[in-house]
Amino acid sequence: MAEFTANEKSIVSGVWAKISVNEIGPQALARVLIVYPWTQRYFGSFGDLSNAAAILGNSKVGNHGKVVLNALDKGVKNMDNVKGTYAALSKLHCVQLNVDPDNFRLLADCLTIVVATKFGSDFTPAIQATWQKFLSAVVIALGSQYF
Ligand code: HEG
Repeated sequence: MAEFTANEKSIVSGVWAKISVNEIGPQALARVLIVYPWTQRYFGSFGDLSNAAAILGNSKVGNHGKVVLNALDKGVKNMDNVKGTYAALSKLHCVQLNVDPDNFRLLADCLTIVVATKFGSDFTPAIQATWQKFLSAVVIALGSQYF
């Protein structure tokens, strides 16, 4: 499992502190559903996902985007044990939700795009690299209980 230096931890905490969960969460999940439409199949109960405008205006998508992003808070606060932090959530996605774990990486990448767009030049290559290292650990952790 990835290890993080004190400097990397402070970079990730710094990015996280500037992220508004209520703004970025809905945008990141909506982007996944628009750009990778096959991911819509997990959200059959969410109502109208028939085009980009419908997805962006869908309050269930917005709410779930907040739930997903809120779950990242635990990872930021437990960077020495990302795998353990997401063990139960990994099992839930595997056993109950049957989510293909490839989709975790798609969501992580969409989140990085939304964050980069929002932060502009503040999101330097060094910060981006560390942020993506963290998200990569989360993605691996979320896939760790699949069998
Ligand atoms: Mg998942 C539920 C977190 C990616 C599909 N997801 C949840 C829940 C959390 C969560 C915290 C609520 C769990 C509960 O009810 O106890 N999800 C989460 C994270 C990430 C992720 C942190 C990636 C970073 N999820 C993800 C992806 C898909 C997906 C990529 C599908 C493409 N999640 C999914 C579904 C549910 C959850 C279908 C149930 C939603 C519902 O019925 O309300």
